[in-house]
Amino acid sequence: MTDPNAIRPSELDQLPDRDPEETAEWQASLDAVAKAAGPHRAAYLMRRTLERAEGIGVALPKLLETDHVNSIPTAAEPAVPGDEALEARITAWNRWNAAAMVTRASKYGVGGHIATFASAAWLYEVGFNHFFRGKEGDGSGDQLFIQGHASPGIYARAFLDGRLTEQHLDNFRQEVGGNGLPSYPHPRRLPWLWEFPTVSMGLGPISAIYQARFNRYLTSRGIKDVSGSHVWAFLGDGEMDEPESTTALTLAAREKLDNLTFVVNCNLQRLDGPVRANFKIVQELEALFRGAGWNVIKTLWGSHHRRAGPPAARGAGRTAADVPDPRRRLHPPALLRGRPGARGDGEAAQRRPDHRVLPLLPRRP
Ligand SMILES: Cc1ncc(C[n+]2csc(CCOP(=O)(O)OP(=O)(O)O)c2C)c(N)n1
Ligand SMILES: [Mg+2]
Repeated sequence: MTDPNAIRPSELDQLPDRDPEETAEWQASLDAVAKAAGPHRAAYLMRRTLERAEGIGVALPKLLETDHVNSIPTAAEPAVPGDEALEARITAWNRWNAAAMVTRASKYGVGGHIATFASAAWLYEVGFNHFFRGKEGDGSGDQLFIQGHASPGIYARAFLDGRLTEQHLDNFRQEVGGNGLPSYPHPRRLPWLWEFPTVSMGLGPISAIYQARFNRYLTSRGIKDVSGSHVWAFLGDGEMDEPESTTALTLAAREKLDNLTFVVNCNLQRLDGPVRANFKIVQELEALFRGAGWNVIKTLWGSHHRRAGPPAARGAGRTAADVPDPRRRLHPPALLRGRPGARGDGEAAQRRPDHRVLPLLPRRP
């Protein structure tokens, strides 16, 4: 039987070596660098050499994994166009209200997901504030496949916008009496808010790929020009285990669907346990997507981590200023009230008719 390990992956490996002496010289150079400057330097030189090979048209299989660092180095990051402090407040507000809404619902025996949006709040907020195009502007707008379990965060945002009331939020997952909010995105349950159904894990990603391909078809056939629309799919690292999440990845690459972006929130958890104990899910997914022909941008840590020091020393990745004061844990932080210095208690929030922060305890009996 053929030994699978003996199979050489490239036809180049099957050709006789035309100049063994030259080959040996190259190998000896690598040995010498690894010995003198260490394996890191040797790996660095190899990567740069492969990069050059690609640049001059030497056909080689692509590397599937890059280092476990941000794809965009700090020095190359563009300045944030916007008011970062204000966006941080809005994000914190929405994160709080989403958690408070689920906590309040649990008083009636109704559950809900808190960690999904809590870990993805920035991904959505940056999208809403800087990327997503609405349907009221030019063109057809973008199409969003929201991760189903992040629905509390989207409801919290609609609440902040004034499109949902506190009563709506208190009817989360309680639709029977009317005015309720469905657990998860569904256009039949709440047509003005949700455009696509997601939540059954894998439904969002595969639908997004076919939507992006359909958009291409509409434009190419001259049926409707949707070339300005971008399709966004938000999903979780656990969700990437579903066959539906991966089954059409190569189709997207083959059709060159650059009107499509997947945002995978690798929070290392899924409801029923950790995602890939003792392994790096981000690296695994990078290889999976690259292998299928996608471009991948990894963001492993942000400015909070940088302030905390180099990766090895960053601990939980927070500065002291980021760690919440435990005495305030049951109340919205004063910062969120829009009144600097105000104590963030639920009663004060109730007195303000325009407040947008939910106390953890529901107002009704
Ligand atoms: C097909 C399917 N199986 C099981 C579930 C139940 N379920 C809900 S959330 C979840 C885990 C989700 O993990 P992940 O995708 O990592 O999202 P996170 O909440 O961590 O952001 C599971 C198994 C589901 N929604 N769909
Ligand atoms: Mg997860």
